Amino acid sequence: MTVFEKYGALKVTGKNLTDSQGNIVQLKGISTHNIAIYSEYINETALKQYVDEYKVSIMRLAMYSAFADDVKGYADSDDEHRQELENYIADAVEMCNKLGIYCMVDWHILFDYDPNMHTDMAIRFFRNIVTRLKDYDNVIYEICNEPNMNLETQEKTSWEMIKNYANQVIPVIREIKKNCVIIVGTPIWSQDVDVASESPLEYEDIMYTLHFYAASHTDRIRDKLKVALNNNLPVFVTEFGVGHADGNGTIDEEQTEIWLKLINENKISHIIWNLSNKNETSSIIAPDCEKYYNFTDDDLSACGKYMKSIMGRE
Ligand code: IDC
Repeated sequence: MTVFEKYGALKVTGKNLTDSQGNIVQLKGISTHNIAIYSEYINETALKQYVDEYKVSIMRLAMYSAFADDVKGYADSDDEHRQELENYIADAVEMCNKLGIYCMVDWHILFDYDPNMHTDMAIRFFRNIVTRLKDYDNVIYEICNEPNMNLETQEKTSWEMIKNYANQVIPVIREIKKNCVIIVGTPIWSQDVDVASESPLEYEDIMYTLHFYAASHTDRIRDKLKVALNNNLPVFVTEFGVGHADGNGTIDEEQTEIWLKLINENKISHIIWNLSNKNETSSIIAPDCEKYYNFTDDDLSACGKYMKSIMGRE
């Protein structure tokens, strides 16, 4: 039985992701790197391996909204590229659906630190993609990866600013697809779940993002999670790293294990960054591996090998 056959369409009950009966569902998975660059790792053969061997139950498709790593994002690109990105996502969702796993569509804001910078484009994207995918119940929509700050002026994107954006985008999605889980990023690179928990959004089936990179984020961020959980906030770790916040650096197993203990105790779903062979610690494929499927353990980086043990845990 596949995970989707087991749980079907998801919802949020109290602070948990659940099936329609209210049974808690904890998803574990892998996030792509930027799909405009590393698209090839999503193919049927590879996905089958992620599911059967790595025990993945969700794939996250990171679609950058703005320019990063020398390529344009959805918002600052042209219509042809936008169409390609939408086609790619629709195909990937279908592949995940066939295999019976969940899929997360991620509007990956990053250098566009405030989601309000591209609200119109986000609305256009979600209107198009949700219309295409409205018959698929295995999709979770993540509407803003990591609101953060203008590094020049140090102006932070506040929770109120994020709510302003969410209150425009969520109704667009819900008008097309009534029942689906939507995930909203939180201030400061999706760390301030405590702040969000003081004043959550007023919709059903919403979850809030917490991201951590174990070598950079420790007790201070874990305390934020604890506050949020005490306030009954539904939290989804849509991205975590076992190394440093820049995606590189050394793997911190000790801190990763402390994090995993906390999130597993609370049945919090989590997704590891990132599915690529880029020469950086957080990539799960070894830099010298040029395959896109049929990976052996030697084709995995240190992070990739660790990923296998993390996904496979009860
Ligand atoms: C990093 C990638 C890196 C890329 C950079 C900019 O690992 O290769 O050059 O983005 O696109 C995040 C972001 C995620 C980052 C990751 C590591 O969501 O896009 O990826 N990170 O820095 N938040 C915290 C860490």
